[in-house]
Amino acid sequence: MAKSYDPNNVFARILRGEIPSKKVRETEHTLAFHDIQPLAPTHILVIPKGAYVDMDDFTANASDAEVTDLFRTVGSIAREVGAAETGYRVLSNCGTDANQDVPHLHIHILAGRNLGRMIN
Ligand code: IU
Repeated sequence: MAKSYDPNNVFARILRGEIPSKKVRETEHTLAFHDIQPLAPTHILVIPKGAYVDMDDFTANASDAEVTDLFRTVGSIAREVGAAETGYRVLSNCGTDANQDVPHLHIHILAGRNLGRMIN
């Protein structure tokens, strides 16, 4: 069964312009902005404009155009900020066991320092 989407989650409000964000990139289907509590010198969140709760919802229900746009935007931003040369981490917390906080799919791009091994 599809997870229900909360239209008042903070990223939905950012998409509607009700809350400001430090925008990095906007495309037809995707928005990217700086995380408010960065865990690395570069910490950018990339989100679909569509109402998708998490990676599971997105990969099951989004169009090919939305999926392509999101992932191409992640790679493009990583190159633009220089992270493609030094390395970076991409992650998305999906659901309860991953401790996802905001129930709108977001992909973290972390870069600018050695990120160590995968976090626990
Ligand atoms: P998580 O994967 O759902 O745990 O990550 C949520 C992220 O959203 C986390 O890194 C927060 O710092 C970030 N964030 C934000 O950038 N702006 C906000 O208004 C809120 C959370 I609330």
